[in-house]
Amino acid sequence: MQIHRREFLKYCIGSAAALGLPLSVVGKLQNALAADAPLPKVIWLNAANCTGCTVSLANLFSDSGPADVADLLINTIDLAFHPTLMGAAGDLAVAQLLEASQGSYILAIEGGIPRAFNGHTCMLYTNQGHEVTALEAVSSLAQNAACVLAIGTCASYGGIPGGDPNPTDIVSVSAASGVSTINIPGCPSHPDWIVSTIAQLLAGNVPQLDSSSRPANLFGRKIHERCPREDDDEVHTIGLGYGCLEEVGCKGEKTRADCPTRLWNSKTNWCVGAGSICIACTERGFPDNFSPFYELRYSYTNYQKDSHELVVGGGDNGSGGGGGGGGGGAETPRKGSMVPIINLLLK
Ligand code: FSX
Ligand code: SF4
Repeated sequence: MQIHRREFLKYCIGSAAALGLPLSVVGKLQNALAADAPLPKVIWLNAANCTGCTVSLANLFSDSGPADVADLLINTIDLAFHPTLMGAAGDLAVAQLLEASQGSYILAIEGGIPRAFNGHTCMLYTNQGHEVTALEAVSSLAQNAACVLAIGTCASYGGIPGGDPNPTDIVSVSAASGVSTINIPGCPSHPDWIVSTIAQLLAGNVPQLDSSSRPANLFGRKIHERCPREDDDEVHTIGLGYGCLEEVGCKGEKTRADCPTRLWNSKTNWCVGAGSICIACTERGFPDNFSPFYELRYSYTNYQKDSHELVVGGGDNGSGGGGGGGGGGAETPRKGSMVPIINLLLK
């Protein structure tokens, strides 16, 4: 199924609440699409990242909406350049990019921007024999863009590729280009967050941003506030029992995003719902400021092979020495607990 403007509009109207689109924006989008005027093209660059954000967007499936990401970007939004989705390659692809850059365009960038070695650790394309780095491309294209979208945490804040020790000096798109960006973080970003923001821009509406330049309607509330485990007792191990995961490292208290209600993979589940912790992937400073992801509250030092028992303690006196300290190490670990097993593996 190919999705054209009319279907895209119907999808946005039908999904307005789910996408976080105010009705006023839907009205403007309706006018923009009905006018049948040329919409801004989208130039999508892929710098230092794992391409997970493109893969995440490619997971957007709907009976009424864009059938797949190619439908959305190519048939509806007028994608001029995307290194992994476009049909053209080589000089033809670069020619399309250059042509699009002469008109009105939205610049979407996935990945952080390396600055070391004058950016030569990340080459995007070749233009008449000149190898263009991500640093050069972003610096020039961001200046004239109608809007610059930083897709994913890498583009928004540096993310995993920019984590310590960051040998290629990776920074965010805004730091590399000097141009303000609309950040749509997440490692990866949720497809709804990307579509919702692009739909607003096509409607001529710049979403209200929070202090981290994220759309406030999507990232305004903490994960913790809407987590179904909020009123439960805290668990001390991963994989056993149901409860709040704060003591084992959950960062839901420090993380803003709507994952608990939006869910992922076509509303299948989300990290905490699947028994994992929130690792704060939508936050500035991720991953360094939120590491280690898993915190070992107790120290399990002895494994008694015969009884298959794990013994709490930091040595002969058996005192607890775990990172959290709470509980004084007096708690007896349960058999099969993942945390002591992980601890044993780390030794
Ligand atoms: Fe980064 Fe997105 Fe994480 Fe990967 O591109 S946000 S590494 S999921 O792909 O940029
Ligand atoms: Fe908050 Fe995480 Fe506990 Fe949920 S599991 S209530 S997000 S700390």
